[in-house]
Amino acid sequence: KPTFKWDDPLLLEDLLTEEERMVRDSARAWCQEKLLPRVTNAHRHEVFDPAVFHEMGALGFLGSTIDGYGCAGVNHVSYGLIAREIERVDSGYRSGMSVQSSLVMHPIHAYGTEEQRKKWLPKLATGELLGCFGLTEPDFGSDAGGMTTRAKKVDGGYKMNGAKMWISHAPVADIFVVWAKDDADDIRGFVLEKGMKGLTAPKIEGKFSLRTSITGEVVMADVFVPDENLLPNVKGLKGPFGCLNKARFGISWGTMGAAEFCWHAARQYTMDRKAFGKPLAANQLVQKKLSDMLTEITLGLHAALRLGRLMDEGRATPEMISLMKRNNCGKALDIARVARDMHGGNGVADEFHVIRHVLNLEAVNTYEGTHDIHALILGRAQTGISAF
Ligand code: TGC
Ligand code: FAD
Repeated sequence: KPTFKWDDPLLLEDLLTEEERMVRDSARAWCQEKLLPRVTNAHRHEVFDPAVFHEMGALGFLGSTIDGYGCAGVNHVSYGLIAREIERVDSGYRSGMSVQSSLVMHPIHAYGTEEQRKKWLPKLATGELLGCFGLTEPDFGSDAGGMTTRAKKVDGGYKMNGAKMWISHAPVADIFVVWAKDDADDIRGFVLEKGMKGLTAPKIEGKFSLRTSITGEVVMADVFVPDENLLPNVKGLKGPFGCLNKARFGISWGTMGAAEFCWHAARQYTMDRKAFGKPLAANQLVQKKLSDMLTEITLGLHAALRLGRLMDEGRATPEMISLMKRNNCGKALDIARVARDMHGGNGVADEFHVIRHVLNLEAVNTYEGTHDIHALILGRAQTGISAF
């Protein structure tokens, strides 16, 4: 007789291959044994720890979908499973993995020369080098195409001027993938290196989300970037957006990991805690909330798996990715907020973790295309009318 598994209602486990389960199990073991014990202190004191990236590199979690150059060469579903396990602990750590893998290594791999790949990918794969991705500007976030950062052609290279804002890992980055307009007004990708004259990356202070991940500005004042640091094989917004497709896909899995943590925590807490002489979980209101969480997470994970399979078959479109990034971020944020409420006063204490997930998911719902921007992408896709 079939049995119902409350923590895997539609048997996602059966749909994974042996190799995918092995990747998932190694990610889960490291995250639970090594990452979880550090997270409360790191969040409370805003500690960015480079060792986390060396460990991720040793396990093959950086640039994991790339073949060669010291990378693991796993499929997109495995990448999603890794993101889910890391974000079950903290969205800030998953953010770091996404930036390094999808926003720094992917563009070098997809748009760079063989020399550029050989120069940077192996060290990025081990975490010896850290990278960042500069698209957003102080005055252009959602409207990324409006950017004003310029790359003016000069003898032997380009002179870059402008500023990028809200850039994950900028203050600790060794290399900076920066998007700028050239003399023909085409958006081009450049790899800037720490120490270049005129390049600074001050930290943004007072950030109450993703505190395990450091965020900064990138300021370029007449930075000379040699010709060999231009990513030659892409032009236009499809360059940065090709990277975002990969990262947004990972976020659709990652946010479900954070949501699962909050759901399991709310279930256990309400079974253990008594009020009015019975467990909180004995109340209809509480059971409805838990059932809503179970339902949304099950649907979100199965849809993320379907998207991963389509990516691996080369059949995924940006609209599919928008659907999943938007839905899973929004649902995870709702679940985290409800789980926080179900913990009562304890819910605002960091030792219970749920308040940290609420704070983190606020940023995750905003970056990589806000919830509403993805609604407009889907609105345009079904009506043919751009409402931006
Ligand atoms: P639009 O006319 O739609 O497109 C212009 C050109 O870009 C192409 N394109 C894409 N290509 C591949 N994948 C996608 N997802 C693409 N989206 C657009 C498009 O085909 C077109 O190409 P072509 O050759 O025809 O010129 O451009 P628009 O200016 O109307 O854009 C509108 C909009 C809203 C879709 C877009 O600008 C958008 O998505 N804005 C959101 C901005 C965003 O996501 N920023 C993310 C910054 S990075 C970040 O947040 C990292 S967080 C890191 C962490 O995890 O810590
Ligand atoms: P805005 O675009 O000003 O939007 C403000 C509000 O207006 C939003 O609610 C939005 O949905 C809404 N809105 C905008 N346009 C419309 C419209 N046409 N119709 C209806 N509503 C609209 N960027 C990078 O390039 N690299 C990074 O590594 C990076 N890391 C980040 C890390 C953190 C912690 C954060 C918070 C952000 C990061 N970002 C990064 C930036 C992020 O991608 C942007 O914040 C995001 O794209 C939104 O842009 P914005 O902040 O300028 O908001």
